Parts: sequence; C-alpha cells; structure tokens
Amino acid sequence: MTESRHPDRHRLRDLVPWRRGAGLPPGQRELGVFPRFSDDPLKPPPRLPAEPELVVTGAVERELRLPLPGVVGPARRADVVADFHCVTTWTTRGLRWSGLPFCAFWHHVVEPACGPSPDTSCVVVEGLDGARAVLLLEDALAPDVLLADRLDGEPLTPAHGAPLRLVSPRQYGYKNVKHVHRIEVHAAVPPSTYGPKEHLRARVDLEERHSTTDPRLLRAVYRPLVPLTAAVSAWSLRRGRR
Ligand SMILES: Nc1nc2c(c(=O)[nH]1)N[C@H]1C(S)=C(S)[C@@H](COP(=O)(O)O)O[C@H]1N2
Ligand SMILES: [Mo]
Repeated sequence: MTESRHPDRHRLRDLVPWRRGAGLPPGQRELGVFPRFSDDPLKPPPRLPAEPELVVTGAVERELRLPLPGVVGPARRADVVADFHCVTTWTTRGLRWSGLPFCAFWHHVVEPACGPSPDTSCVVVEGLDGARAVLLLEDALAPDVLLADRLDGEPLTPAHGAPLRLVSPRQYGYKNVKHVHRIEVHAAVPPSTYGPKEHLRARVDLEERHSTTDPRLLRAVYRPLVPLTAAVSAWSLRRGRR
C-alpha cells in the first residue's frame, strides 16, 4: 500500500481531485494517492542539518534545544489514522501517522522545561524551508495533533516532511508544517505567516479556507491548480535528489 500511495511519479489523472467520497468535508474531493504538495512546488525539500534539532522559543522563560532523534520517545508514541485535507480541495483518506502527541509534548516537555507564558495563545510552527503556520494553542492541543516522524509504517520521507512534521487533521494542510525545526510561543496572536491566505483556525469542517475570501469561490479557483502543482512538486523532489 505504501508503494502505491506514495509513488515517485504520478499519472496526471491520479492528481485530479474529482471523486466525491461519502463523508468528505465541504468542498473536498478524494485522491487515491498522497502527493507531495506546496505553495512553492518548484522548491525541493530542504537539506537536513547533520544534527537536526527542535528549538522551542518565544514567550518562554527558558529556550529549549532538543536533539531531534530523541523528541519522539517510545513512552508517549501514539498513532493517529486520519484523512488529510489540502485547502486546494484534495483529500487523501486514512493516513496512519505515528509520533508524539502535541499535547504530551506541551504538558510534559514545554511546560516543565521552558516555562511558557501563562498568557500563551498561539504557537508558530516553522519548517526548515521557512514555511510557517500560526496555530491557536487550543487547536494545537487537540488530542489528534501529532509531531509525527512516521507515516504508513515507514519513517517520514523528505517528500512528506522528514524528519518531523506537525499533523493536525482537523485543519487544512497549510497548518500541517513539514520539516519542523522551530516552535515559537506567543502570548498575543501574531500576524499570519502566509498572509491573508491563512485563516487563523483553518478548520476543515467549517471550511475556513481563507481569512476573508468566500471558500466556495476558492474551491473553483484552487481545484484546477491541483494536478499541475502536484506534478511540479513531484518533479522538483526528483530533481532535488540528483
Ligand atoms: N515545511 C513545509 N510544510 C508544508 C508545506 C510547505 O511548503 N513546507 N506545504 C503545506 C501544504 S499547503 C500542504 S497541502 C501540505 C502537503 O503535505 P504533503 O506534501 O505531505 O502532501 O504540507 C503543508 N506543510
Ligand atoms: Mo495545501
């Protein structure tokens, strides 16, 4: 299954989100594959530092630098099986992620080690490629949010966010930051990191695609862009390997 769902090359017709599956959230269409996707599909995945770290910083009494291999220990590892929803209307069903629940990370690591501000309202999660997303702490602490290092029984690949990614199934893909290396704690809500395209909550069930624009209009604008974006993103992944 891993092979067929995460192929190196896609047939273009597998990247067209046209299938209306039962129980999909509003405006979403099902894909049978899990493509690599991004705002900037020409960019290959970032190179990983020799000794990757996770930094927790911002409104904290003490900054924390954790060597990445130790972040997901065996004690609190959990699996989450969830559908993945990109704001551009494609959904891949039933992905099995494994990692550290963000709420365990927050309560057992960040709170004791960093002393976050009692007024914390948000975290900004940043990837090694510079992608950033603002999450309300309330959304990040949902029980199905993970700092994941495995997908469908295998270590995360560069395509899908190695070495560590945030998985927040109830929020659109742009909150599911890949290649996580930094988490900033904020008391006040910081400006969005993707500009007005980023909704503060981005809850899929409520179709919070965009901070201002009508989500129904956006469906029509985004959907035709999916096959091309996914194909280019796969091409830049292959090019990055050479
Ligand atoms: N670091 C990083 N994380 C990212 C992105 C990105 O470009 N860089 N793109 C986001 C978007 S828009 C989506 S839909 C998902 C896609 O995840 P996938 O490539 O594993 O399918 O990653 C999200 N997280
Ligand atoms: Mo996305």
